[in-house]
Amino acid sequence: MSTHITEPVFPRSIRAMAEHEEAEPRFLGGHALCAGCGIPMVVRTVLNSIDGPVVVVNATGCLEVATTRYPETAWNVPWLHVAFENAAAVMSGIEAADRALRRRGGAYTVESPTFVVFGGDGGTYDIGLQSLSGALDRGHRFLYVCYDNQAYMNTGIQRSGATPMGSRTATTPVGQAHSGSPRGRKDLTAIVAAHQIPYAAQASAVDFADLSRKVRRAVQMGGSAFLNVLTPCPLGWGFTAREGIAVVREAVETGLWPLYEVIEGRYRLTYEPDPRQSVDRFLATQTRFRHLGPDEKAAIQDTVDRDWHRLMDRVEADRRFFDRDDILTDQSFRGRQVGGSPL
Ligand SMILES: Cc1ncc(C[n+]2csc(CCOP(=O)(O)OP(=O)(O)O)c2C)c(N)n1
Ligand code: SF4
Ligand SMILES: [Mg+2]
Repeated sequence: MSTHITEPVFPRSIRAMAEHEEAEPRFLGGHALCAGCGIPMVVRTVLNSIDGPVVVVNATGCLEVATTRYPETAWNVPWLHVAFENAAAVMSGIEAADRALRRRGGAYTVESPTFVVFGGDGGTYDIGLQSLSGALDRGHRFLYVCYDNQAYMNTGIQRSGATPMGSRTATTPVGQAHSGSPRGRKDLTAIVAAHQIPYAAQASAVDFADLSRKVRRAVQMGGSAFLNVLTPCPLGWGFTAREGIAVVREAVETGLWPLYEVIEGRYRLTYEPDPRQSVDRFLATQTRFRHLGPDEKAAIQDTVDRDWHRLMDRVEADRRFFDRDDILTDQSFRGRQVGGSPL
């Protein structure tokens, strides 16, 4: 299979990740996430790609539950557990307080942190969407990372707004009357991009360099930023722990999960499958799709094709903007600092 990487290299990206991990890991082992869970890959890649201090807000979900079993914690950075509904609202307050204290001067002279929210798909697509929308609209300076494992996993695999069509979950069972989730996911990345924030992107837990570059760009833009990261869950998807990387690669290679970014409203692909594979290859890797027949698979393929072509139309329309040599350099992003919320 040939592939076409559309991405210029950020030389600092991989080196920065290694340096952080060597020096003082921000997220430690010993947590209770399942073997093969993709969440730790996301958290480590995100936190290790950021220079300087970090403050983390974490909505409820597998990540929070499994990393903070009293009296232990896997977090080596300031960390707050909040409810689903208010993760982005809490971070708005923290970011605004940092800005207000800095404006006041006096004894508050600490280096301004990078503010990072981690939320699952249930907490982001569904329960916390209103507070996320409000925070993006106000323009707070923070990076929201949705680790999207496509269902409410921590409570026993219930369907969320991110669950793909046909997927078997506890609330979309398979039997005579039902054949898994009757509808596909809502396009949260597009919903977020419609807020006209400086940076939004789709990434995967297993494409480390791509994810790391996106984190650095998101942070350097200096305003509200959002990453939707496809994150494998062996328990909920039905594959063995060692297969996670291959499973997510199939999602990317089939176009079911395109890797792209939206920079100041302009769309660009960061990885182009060539040729794009049949969605069967992704469906065949997991037991949650095992019940699907040819007609159901064809309907899923139609949906993936339709969404892919819509995305490509947007990418094509914005291609000339990104053809400029200076637009995607590390320096260019640093120069675009837009600051915190004007409100
Ligand atoms: C308001 C509210 N509703 C329901 C719950 C129960 N609950 C705890 S974890 C969880 C699943 C969260 O799903 P998601 O955000 O996708 O994260 P994941 O478990 O998949 O990591 C739910 C529903 C809760 N804690 N708070
Ligand atoms: S249930 Fe899934 S998301 Fe939760 S810890 Fe296990 S593998 Fe990770
Ligand atoms: Mg989830």
